[in-house]
Amino acid sequence: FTKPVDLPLLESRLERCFNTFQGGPFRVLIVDDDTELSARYALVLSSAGMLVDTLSDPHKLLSKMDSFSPEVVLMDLSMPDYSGPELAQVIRLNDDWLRVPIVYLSAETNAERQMSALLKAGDDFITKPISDSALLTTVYARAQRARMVSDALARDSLTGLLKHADIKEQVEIEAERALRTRSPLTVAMIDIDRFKSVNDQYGHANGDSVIRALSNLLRQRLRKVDRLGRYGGEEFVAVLPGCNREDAFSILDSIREAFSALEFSTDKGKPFNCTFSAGISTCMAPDWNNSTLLEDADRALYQAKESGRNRICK
Ligand code: GH3
Ligand code: MG
Ligand code: MG
Ligand code: MG
Repeated sequence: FTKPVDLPLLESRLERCFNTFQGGPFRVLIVDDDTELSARYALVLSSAGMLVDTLSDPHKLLSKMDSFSPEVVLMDLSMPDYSGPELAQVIRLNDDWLRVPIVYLSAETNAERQMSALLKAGDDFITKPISDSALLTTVYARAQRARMVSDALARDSLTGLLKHADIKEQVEIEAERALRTRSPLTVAMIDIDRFKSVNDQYGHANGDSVIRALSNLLRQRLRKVDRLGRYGGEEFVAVLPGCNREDAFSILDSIREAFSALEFSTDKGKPFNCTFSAGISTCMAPDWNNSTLLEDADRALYQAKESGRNRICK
């Protein structure tokens, strides 16, 4: 294949967009029995930085969905054993894949057949032949929207941080990476002190402001590589890759100090202050046991509470 002629401009435009996204290149799966055509489309999409996989045997669709976890599926309308809509319906049976856009590829010019395909499952059509730029922008738009939706759903609505299950997963991912690269990893469990009485004295809405203020402060003070989640109501988990115990302690202690100095105003008169306690646990040489990071951080947090609050224990 020759490199498509209209790519350079689009490429540079889209590249800029890709860079604004965390989470790497968009993953696109092309399901088509016409391998020459899917190779051609794959070339166009991968030239723009997308990660593309192709499948010509529909029997392998489910295992491919599992292993590749595409963010967009391009689906041929007619294949030997199954039709595109039949396969799309199978994809839709799995809750994990409900949000994956399915775009049919078809030379079909019969509008009625296209409509009935869309009514069964699937989201849109690409009518073959399609220009490289139209293919690219259609897939890009779908992938971008899908990524935004899943990012938004993954985040806690009050703070915009990762939710419980996702921050736990980040702990595991970073723990594996730390072990592989032999670099230290620190996990911090952070809990606002006597928060129940903040709610009782100043009301739930003011309590919410305190939670938001702490999450903003943590976001500002931590690095881009750090992971941050709302673990529970007034409890946060921070994952600090490459950070040893002492560095993590001094970062968190300065955040502790800054937080305790924040003044929260109410309509009831005089402003109030809040504090938090935190426990940190680290895995690093020579002890690479990282399977109990969260429990150890929780234990250290308990210690911080027991020994008077507004402090970090390690
Ligand atoms: P400790 O210093 O031991 O942590 O005491 P605490 O009062 O902070 O601990 P406890 O776990 O007893 O209370 C946590 C409170 O946080 C209870 C709950 O009502 C409140 N809470 C949980 N989620 C939210 C929320 O989203 N908004 C508000 N305003 N309060 C919340
Ligand atoms: Mg076909
Ligand atoms: Mg608390
Ligand atoms: Mg708590």
